[in-house]
Order: sequence, then C-alpha cells, then structure tokens
Amino acid sequence: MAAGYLKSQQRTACSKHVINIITTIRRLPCTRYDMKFPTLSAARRMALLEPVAGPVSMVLDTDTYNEIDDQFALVYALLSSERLKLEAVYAAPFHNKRSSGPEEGMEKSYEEILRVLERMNHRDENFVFKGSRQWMAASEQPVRSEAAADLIARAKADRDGPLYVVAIGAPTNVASAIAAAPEIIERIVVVWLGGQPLNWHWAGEFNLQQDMVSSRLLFDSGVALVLLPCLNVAEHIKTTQAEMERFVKGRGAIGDYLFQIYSDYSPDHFARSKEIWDLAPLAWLVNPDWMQSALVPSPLLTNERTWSHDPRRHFIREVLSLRRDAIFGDLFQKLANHRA
Ligand SMILES: [Ca+2]
Repeated sequence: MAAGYLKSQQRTACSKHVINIITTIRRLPCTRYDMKFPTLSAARRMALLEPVAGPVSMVLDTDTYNEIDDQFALVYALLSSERLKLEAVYAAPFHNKRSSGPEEGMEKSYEEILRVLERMNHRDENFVFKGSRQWMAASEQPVRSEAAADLIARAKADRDGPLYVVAIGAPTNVASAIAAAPEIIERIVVVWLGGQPLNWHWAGEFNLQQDMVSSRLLFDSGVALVLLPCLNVAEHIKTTQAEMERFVKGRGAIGDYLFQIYSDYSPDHFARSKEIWDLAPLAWLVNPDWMQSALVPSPLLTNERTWSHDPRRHFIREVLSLRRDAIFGDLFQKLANHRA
C-alpha cells in the first residue's frame, strides 16, 4: 500500500516535471537567432563587463519625453565630463499617454533633448540623432534610422577601449544597430535600464515590453550587457519636490527646468516621492562602487514576459543594489557647480 502510494506519488511528480518542461518550452521565444553574431571569448567578455576604472566614451539612447527621468539622466551625463565623454544622443521611440505611437514618441523625445541642451547651453553640431519610427518586427529586420547608423559608425571608429552604449528606453535603436552590423558587438558595451531583477517572477517593464524583439536581441546576441533592473534597484533612486526645491531649483536654467517638469508631473506632492529611474546606468559608469552587481547567465525572455534560465548561457552583469544618497549627492553638487 505504502509502496503503491509512493509509486503513485513518483508518477505524479514525474508527470508534473514533464508538464513543467513542456510549459517552459512553449514559453520560450518563437524567434530564432539564425543571424551570425560574433562570439566574444570568455576573457574578452569578462574584461568588457568589468566595472569601469577610468573615463569612458559613451552614447545615450533616450526616450526623453516619455516621463521626466530621462531629462535628469541627460543632464547628469553632460555634467559628469570627468568620467563620461558623451559623444552623441539618440532619440528613442516610446508609446504611452504622452505619444500616439513610437514615431511621435521618438519625435517628441528629439524635441525634448533639444530643450534640455538649450538650457545647458550645449550647442555641438552632429550631436543629436533621430531614432526608430517603429518597433523591430523581427530580429533580422533592423529598423533604419540616423541614430542606428551613427551608432554603427561610431562603434567602428578607432578609440581606446569600448564604446559604452547607455540605453534608457526601449532598445530599438541599439538592437537595430547590432542586427544591421553584428560586428560592432566586439567594440561596445550596452548598459541598459530595462526589465525586472532576474530572480523576479515577472520580467515585464515599460522599456522591455514595448519592443520584445529588440529586448530579446540584447540577451541573445551575446553583446556585452550590463542590466539595471527597475524593481529593488533603479526604483530606489527617488526624490521629492521638497528636495528638488532645496537642491535643484535655482541652479541655472536647467535646474529650474528640472524642478518645473518634476513639479508638473504630479498634481499633489504631499508625502510623495518619484523615481528618477534613468540616473541608474549613468551612475554605474560614474562610480560603480555605488552599486553591487554580479555576473549571471544571460536570461531567456519568454513570450509571457517572464525570465527562463539556462546556466550554460553567456554571462551578463546584473546590478543588484545601489546607494541612492551617493547618486543624488553627486547630481546636486554638479548642478550647484554648473550654476557657479
Ligand atoms: Ca527612459
């Protein structure tokens, strides 16, 4: 009786195991990556994923108008010239209540980038480029844009060290550049704010889920990737209107602008804080000591917007925690110095 019961239990457990495997296989992405991406050696990948020791060259891919955090990230990148050589800014598509679709989202982002640069008195030629007007339909169908073309050219240019590609929106521009010119994988590191922590039961997040094809390409192409997830990591970069009034308002035209867009974002600021998510990837480049991170196998992004894991996959770096006060302290000090 007992043995029969155990065998029954074992059969049940075995059946559940098989069902779990079938369920996992069904959830795996339909997309197949037949494209030939360069394979980085393990040593090269480890070197690219190391926290950065010195000044770096970077580009910023930003859906600037989708809410109010990209503007802070752009300002922080420009004010952190001791660590970041910002070579170009790309307007990324977005679709939420602030746009009618990815094309208008990209156009509005482009205009917002110009508004920020004007208030920073930043007037470089050939510095801002328009990005994708649509999402990627398939991994072998890169979306052509000025931004993707500039990224490819810039990645191939001679320089000391890799080009850091900081993406703080849906990664359509970046994924399109990789799909169109896979050889740039050998010369770039993508630092992306997107998705949720890899041990979370859910991967879905605004940047990731708008363009699943592009997001998946970042995990599957083998590009060196530093992932800054939202929950429990970037979400800690919160500030309040009271703090903004004390440390940002009055710091030049850009300080007043950041204070204004923060204030306008909510009708009531009583006991309210707001995430400035997109500072996170810039802060990782400014001072990686502000964060804890780990090398982990690149996840599989399922069609149900969950993570699946295969320990045989290549490594990416996942940021696990960060020091919020150090990041805002650095931003506020730089804004004060900028005004002076
Ligand atoms: Ca953003």
